[in-house]
Amino acid sequence: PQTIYLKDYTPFGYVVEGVELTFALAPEATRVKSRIRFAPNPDATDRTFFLHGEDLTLISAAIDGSPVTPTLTEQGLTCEVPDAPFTWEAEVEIAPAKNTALEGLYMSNGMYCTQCEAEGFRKITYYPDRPDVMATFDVRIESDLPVMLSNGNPGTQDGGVAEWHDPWPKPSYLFALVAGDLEARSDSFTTRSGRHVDLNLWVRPGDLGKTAWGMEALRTSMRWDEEVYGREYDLDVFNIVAVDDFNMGAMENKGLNIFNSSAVLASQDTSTDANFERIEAIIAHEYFHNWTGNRITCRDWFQLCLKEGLTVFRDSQFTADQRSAPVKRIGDVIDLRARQFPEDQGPLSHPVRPESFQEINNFYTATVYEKGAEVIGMLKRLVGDEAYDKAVALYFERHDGQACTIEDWLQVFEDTTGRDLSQFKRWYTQSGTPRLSVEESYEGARYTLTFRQRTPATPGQSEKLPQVLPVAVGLLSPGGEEVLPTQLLEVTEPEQSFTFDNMPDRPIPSLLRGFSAPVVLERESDAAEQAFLLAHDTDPYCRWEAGRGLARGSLIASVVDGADPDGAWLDALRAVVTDPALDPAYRALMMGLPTQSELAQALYEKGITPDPDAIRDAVEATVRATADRWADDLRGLSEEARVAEPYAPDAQQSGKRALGTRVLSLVSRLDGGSAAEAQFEAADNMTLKLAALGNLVRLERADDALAAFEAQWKDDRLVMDKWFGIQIMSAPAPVAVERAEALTGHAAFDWTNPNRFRAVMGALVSNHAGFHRADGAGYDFLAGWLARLDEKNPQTAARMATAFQTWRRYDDDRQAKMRAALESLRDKPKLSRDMGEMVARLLG
Ligand code: B3K
Ligand code: ZN
Repeated sequence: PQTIYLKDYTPFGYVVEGVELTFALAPEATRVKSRIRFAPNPDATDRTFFLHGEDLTLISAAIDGSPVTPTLTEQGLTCEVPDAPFTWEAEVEIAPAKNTALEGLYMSNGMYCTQCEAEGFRKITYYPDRPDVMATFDVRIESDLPVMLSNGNPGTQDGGVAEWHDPWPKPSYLFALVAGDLEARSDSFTTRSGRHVDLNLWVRPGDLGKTAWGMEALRTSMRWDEEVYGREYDLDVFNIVAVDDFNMGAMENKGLNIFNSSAVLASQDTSTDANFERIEAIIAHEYFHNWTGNRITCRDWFQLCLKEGLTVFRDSQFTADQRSAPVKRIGDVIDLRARQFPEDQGPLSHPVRPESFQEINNFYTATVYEKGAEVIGMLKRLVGDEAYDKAVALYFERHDGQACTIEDWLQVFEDTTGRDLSQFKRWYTQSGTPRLSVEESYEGARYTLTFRQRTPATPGQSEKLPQVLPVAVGLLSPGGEEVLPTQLLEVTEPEQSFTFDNMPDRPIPSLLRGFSAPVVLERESDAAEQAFLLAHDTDPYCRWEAGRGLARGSLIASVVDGADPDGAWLDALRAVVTDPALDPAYRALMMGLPTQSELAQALYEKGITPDPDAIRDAVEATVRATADRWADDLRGLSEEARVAEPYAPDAQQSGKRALGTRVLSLVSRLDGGSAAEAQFEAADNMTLKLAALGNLVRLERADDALAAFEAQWKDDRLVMDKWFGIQIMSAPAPVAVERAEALTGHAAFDWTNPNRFRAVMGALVSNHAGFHRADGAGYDFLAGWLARLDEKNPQTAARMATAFQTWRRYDDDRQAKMRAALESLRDKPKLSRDMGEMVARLLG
């Protein structure tokens, strides 16, 4: 397979002045006619006329009305064309019903839908399928289906025909088409300049009862983007469609967002609070793409973070505004450490802006998205809120309608602030997680902090240069007073000191406040200092992190020397957790322990080979010890967590239920599961039901509950995904693989549905000790299913293969078994490009 390099970018030889498409839909033989006006591109030198096209049957082609015979290859076609503007016409045939990769035009439950990002449009017709070719699209759809949608504004909608016109030039990856027997929840929105916008959320008949929340989230997002970023919507209609078979969460197609039904449908009975929050965030994310992604798009796929990092950053700001900012920030840090740090510290490490790829779908990663968003957060911290607003406004003004690069993005910041951002740009080009160590000295009322930064080598990058690290710092007096409010220090050198004068007492530093840079802070863990910060820090992130540090220390001591959980930590934590002045959601976060996978990484970094069974035992012993030690507080905490009002998925109620869920997990260590059983019976919402069910599964007393749950929800695919997942995720580790195996034999295990596949495989991977069982059964089970799925759906299979990215952390025996599993995949005949690249990188 070919490797594509950023450095090889050249513009396409032609501009597209307009695209007309006609679809005659049929499951096995859809005809697509295209009429495309091309003109030589004055900015290009290479006039090769190459159109991408894959899995297409060409019926006819013509230039300016005269038939032509192009040269066809696996990847597309070339053709002799005039040296002046011309009209290209082609007709192709495709078979959406046979498209199991869910990329291009495919079918899901009798409904036609598309997914074109990144390179799916080439499976629909011949086209320069690259994001720097932007054009207006006019679409005509012919079928007897009642609802037929495409991008833009509706034109003629007559029985059997629907026309759509998108006035905004767009790249082909934003094209979308949907046709089916759908129903809509409709609403409207008036933009602040007075444009009336029809809003529709389209679902399969029967799902209308799950659309209220998504619609509300859409309206809130539209208002927020006007108020905070000054961005208005720009079409007469905004359509969202829910699809059951979808490779990821959702897609921001212009005016026609397509969503995995799991990322948009919600109701009290069927969805958890976490589902509601995620849906709100994804709706916002896709909507915000209308400006950051669609109006201003990417020049090439190496610039993916230009739209994704920025849009994730925007959606986190949105969630912070709708809910609790500190809780959102801590949640993002947990997520970054769970998903991005392992990626950046393993064989898949790549820069936020990668420099090469074989299959771009493999680069929709936590690094591009989440680290990409962190980079924007740092930029904002460095230049300040006002300059950030100015620079972003300039970005919209200067680049509207263009396909841009990271250089363009940084330039608007340089132009508004006069700052030189060349060193900052290393955040985009250097991979790996920087390590920041700190030393203190105190002499004659002068306090000095000395920072040292280094970034370990990563694949393809052995030498690293120092980066710009914005380190937010506050200082506390020994009495717990804040003697220095938060200050932003800019660490740019490999070693750099900062002094603070007039400190009558030696202060206690509160470092990296708000997690101001995505680094690993290396600091000799000093339990007394952490306990002090846990009690006194005014920064909610640092306070939480102090507790986390103590938890990590205690757990590692348990794993390594079988030490009892640290009682001082549990007592200090109890004081925070039972403090009624604190937000229940924050208290729930405080009660969370590092995941077993995170502990494995922490051990590995200390030079200790992690033993998954020992880690699991230490965590379980710690939870039990916590339950015993806090036994007298649990009843009171449960009371506090009780919600008296009717269910609402808002921050306040969700916070209480999150606290209650933590408490239930402790209670069920003491009562053998009776509280969980009672909660399962009584719950009037999925959050409480599922929390109860998880405990029952762990305690191996869930048979009745699981049967009842299945009987009640067997016809609801999204709820059944939860049923599949929880039995594996919460299973005792020794039986997790057998559970997963048995469930793959269940009649409802439709493994070609990505949600169902992920529900089972993802759940097994998240059961750390279960997946890493010493006999390697988990590895073989997963690799076997990945091999099978790869033949139908390479994208979802390759993504799930990242479960192996930490394989080098473990003991020789487990490493050998994981290596063998990966090699069995590698050696499989007919490996997809997605999986081929992924496995090669994993094996390094
Ligand atoms: N842009 C899409 C992701 C497309 C993934 C293609 N493999 C969703 C999003 O980030 O909003
Ligand atoms: Zn996105």
